[in-house]
Amino acid sequence: MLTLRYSPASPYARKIRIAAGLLGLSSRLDIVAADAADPTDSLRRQNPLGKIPTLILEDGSALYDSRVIAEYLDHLAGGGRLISVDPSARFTALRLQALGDGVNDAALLIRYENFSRPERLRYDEAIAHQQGKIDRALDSLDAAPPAGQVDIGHIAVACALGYLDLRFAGAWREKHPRLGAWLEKFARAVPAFEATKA
Ligand SMILES: N[C@@H](CCC(=O)N[C@@H](CS)C(=O)NCC(=O)O)C(=O)O
Repeated sequence: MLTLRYSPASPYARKIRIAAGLLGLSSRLDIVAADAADPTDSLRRQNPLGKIPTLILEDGSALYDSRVIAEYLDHLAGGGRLISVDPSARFTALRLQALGDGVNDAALLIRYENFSRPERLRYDEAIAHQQGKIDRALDSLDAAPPAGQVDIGHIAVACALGYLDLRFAGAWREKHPRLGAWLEKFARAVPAFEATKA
């Protein structure tokens, strides 16, 4: 059995849970909650970075981060399923995954800035810098929503939009209607998306 250390709200862990479902690996995955803020949680011994998701393999070793875990699960499922072996499709998918994950990175930094820092230490310019990344990424995705069959890039983008819905009240939707329509279509095609909603 593989063990996935996760938290319900983590968009990176959601990406892995959805990927495992699409790859037919859910029954091999034990989903165990982790608290990255708790110094006594075994997460920090399993992954020195103390980050979610972390995958514990049957031999006790750990894999991280989510991109490495996605590669591993795809390999377990025979390879080339969610990360194509065809170079053109492969790098398109990996770039899209980097874009989706990058939106999450920026959104998380904004959230940490807003919630982890005392108000007097908040730095508006840093927040605006991260927001710019999100805005530009969403504009580019709205101009050209993910196309073709579902791959790891599509899943990463869907999870990023889901995170913006969860933490930022879906404010992205107003200016990005094509992307909103794409997400509806993705959710219909991939029931695991709704099933993994926090
Ligand atoms: N690049 C990493 C990002 C993982 C990440 O930042 N996870 C967040 C939770 S959503 C986390 O563990 N934060 C706690 C921390 O950084 O200490 C991945 O793709 O797995």
